[in-house]
Amino acid sequence: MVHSTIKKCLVGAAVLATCAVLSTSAMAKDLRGWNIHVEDYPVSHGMEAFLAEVTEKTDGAIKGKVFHGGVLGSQPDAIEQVRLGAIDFGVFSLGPMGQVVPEANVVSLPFIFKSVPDMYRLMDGEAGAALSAGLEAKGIKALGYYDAGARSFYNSIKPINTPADVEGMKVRVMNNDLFVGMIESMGGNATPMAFAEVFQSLKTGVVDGAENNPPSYESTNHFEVAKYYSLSQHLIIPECLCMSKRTWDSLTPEQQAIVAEAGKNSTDLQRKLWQEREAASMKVVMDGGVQVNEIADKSAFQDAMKPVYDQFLNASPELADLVALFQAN
Ligand code: BDP
Repeated sequence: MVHSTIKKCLVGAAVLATCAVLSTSAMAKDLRGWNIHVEDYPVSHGMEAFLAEVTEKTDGAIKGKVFHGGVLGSQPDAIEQVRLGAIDFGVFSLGPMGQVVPEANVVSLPFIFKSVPDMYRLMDGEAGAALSAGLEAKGIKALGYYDAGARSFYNSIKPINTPADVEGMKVRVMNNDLFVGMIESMGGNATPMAFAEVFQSLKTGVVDGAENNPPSYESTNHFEVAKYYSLSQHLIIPECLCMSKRTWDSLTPEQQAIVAEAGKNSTDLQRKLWQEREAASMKVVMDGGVQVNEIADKSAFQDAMKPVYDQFLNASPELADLVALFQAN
């Protein structure tokens, strides 16, 4: 592309004007993508597919690199970097995003979605659009919502069957006050901590447990040091394939259309890969000696975690309608 542009520009003065335009677009944009996960993970494959499609369809005018494994920084820091345009895109859990974008907190309310299919439907409709508007107001353009399944508790002490089992336990949570409230509602001690620090903290007993979906529990090897996995499925938090609004605004309308389309396609791919990985991860952890327990009746957890709704609505009373929109569907 660059070479052919240069050749065209050497043809003569008559085409000078065209050359000026061509050479600007020939200066490829080099995007930096933040990803917290290891390379072989549904989010990572989704991001790589997104970038590959954008590069191909823009004939290389937009290229870039996905930095896996959180090497560009912790999630809260990366969210700030995306807002500033220092990082161009990334996949973020709407959990930590809630500290910046109040609307995002709605999906951090325990048991807000009845199931993962309900989550897809809501996130792809009016409710998701309201979250995207909240993100955009904070300088973040949502291109699609990835699946992150349901989060459940794991720990190194005992199976959790009732909220009372969490009493006195030191549980790591993602960076968001709502999650601290959630653990405290059951009498546990919550420790907000970066994802990268959890393995060592579990191993050394700084925390007794944490909570996450099967692929994260498995890919981080947390299952090797916290052998009880209790399927509370208390949080279904989607993740956002997001671009910095600054980067987005610097693209031509044609490029924006390509980026938007690639975002949708990568979302479809990620959701499919997610389903496969969840099953595979459950197998890995069970083969690894994890004791998994189902919690058939989750109503005790639902009841115990109700104060989180009050905590949220006290802090953001203007978002009551949005909560109702999610609940009504
Ligand atoms: C994973 C999310 C990731 C979070 C992590 C965590 O995909 O974005 O950073 O949980 O618990 O499931 O910190």
